Amino acid sequence: MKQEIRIPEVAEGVTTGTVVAIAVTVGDQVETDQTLLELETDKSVVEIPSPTSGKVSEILVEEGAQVDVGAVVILIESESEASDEPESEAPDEPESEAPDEPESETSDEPESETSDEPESEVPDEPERETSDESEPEVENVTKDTDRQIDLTSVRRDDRVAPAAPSVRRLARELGVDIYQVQGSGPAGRISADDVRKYVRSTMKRVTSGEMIVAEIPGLHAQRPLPDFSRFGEISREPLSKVRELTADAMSYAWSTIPMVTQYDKAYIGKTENFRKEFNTTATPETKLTMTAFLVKVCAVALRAFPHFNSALDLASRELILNHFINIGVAVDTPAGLLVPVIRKADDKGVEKIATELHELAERTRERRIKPAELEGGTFTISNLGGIGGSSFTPIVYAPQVAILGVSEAENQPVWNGSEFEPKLMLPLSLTYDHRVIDGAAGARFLRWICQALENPLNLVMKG
Ligand code: CAO
Repeated sequence: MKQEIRIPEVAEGVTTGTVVAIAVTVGDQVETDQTLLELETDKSVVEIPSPTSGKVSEILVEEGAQVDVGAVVILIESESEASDEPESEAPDEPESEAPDEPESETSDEPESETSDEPESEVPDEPERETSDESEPEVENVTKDTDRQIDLTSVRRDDRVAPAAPSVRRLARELGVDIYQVQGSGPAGRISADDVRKYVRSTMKRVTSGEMIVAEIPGLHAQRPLPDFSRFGEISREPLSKVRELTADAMSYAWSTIPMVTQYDKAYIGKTENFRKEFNTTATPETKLTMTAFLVKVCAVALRAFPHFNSALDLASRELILNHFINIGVAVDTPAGLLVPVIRKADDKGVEKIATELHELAERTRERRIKPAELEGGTFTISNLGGIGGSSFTPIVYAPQVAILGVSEAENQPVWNGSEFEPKLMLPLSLTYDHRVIDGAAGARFLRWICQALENPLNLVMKG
């Protein structure tokens, strides 16, 4: 029996690729899963394995050829029952010229999908489709390992989208994750009209402000992972709740906030001298730390620059200006990153802030912090300088609009007009939401903080 080997769908949205290597020649005996050729797509180079064992009887492409998903590239004389007719090993959708779905412009009309999708008895069998083209019969494909094709694009969590290939293609073209679409047909079967309705309702919610883009279900859906165990030993560990929440908060902020990071350096020699002298008589609980100074400096700065202490309310097209200054301080704990909040930091002196921060950080590391103490921050400071590093780009902690990153203070040569002199410089990186804050304002705010740190007396003057 001759079997047609077609280019399978190798990744979501990939419809074509270039044959960069052919790993077999005519007459070769191949085993199931043996690499037949390598296909370069705009995402990666993937190996196309043989779905069957047998003898290569014909190679229909050359290296360098551009091939579409669904194109027949190799014929294999399979070892199973002989037959003269080539057997189609079609992937889920050979790109047929003949439309397999009447393109109805009037999407409210009932959609006819008779050509590839009989809507009759398909209760538990989502992929039984007859078509004039040889569409894959997914349950056959999944059961018959000899004929297995890449189903990663139609499968999720062992679920196969109950939709015709033409509907899946439409979903892909519209950028819709088909698993988010509610099918209206028997057994939840998804029609082209269901996909269009999903797009219409989603767009309506986005433009009305009811839904912001990052909330669109499936936008962050993870792509299927490779089987890492194929490359070596692996183990798995469950995500801690803190890690889950951090992942969620970070991806939300990263994908919804257009952020800019502004870098500057503050000379902190005088502040450090003052701090060290103060600490000669302090206890561990009352010891002044650089972070405590930074909290105070930022609190006073936020009073002068209220937009940095705000939140963007897109739904009402307003900026919420917080008239209180609550500064979150990122604390590194064994369970992950937590951000306890120093409330009304602008009303507190550095000494009080230092004791409160010491106590809060200790309870946070011991996981004795109360959830309420992690809420209500209006600005965040992330000081990695005690650990090291010359600079980093913090991510805004939404719905806040700015965060100050602090790296390790170092003595650096600074030109004083006639010579270089060593000065203790603190690298700062301010990330802000560019929808709310312009670059010039970001630079001014950060300069203000640097000047305040350069001479602690500035704080009294500016406060
Ligand atoms: N540059 C140089 N030294 C610094 C410094 C800096 N930017 N920041 C702190 N230090 C020094 C402190 O002065 C202290 O030295 P001394 O003992 O001589 O006074 C030492 O480092 C240890 O400080 P600390 O970490 O105990 O105290 P802190 O108040 O400065 O910091 C806290 C508290 C909670 C910010 C810190 O413990 C912490 O957890 N940092 C990590 C924050 C984090 O993970 N951020 C990443 C967020 S994004 O993933």
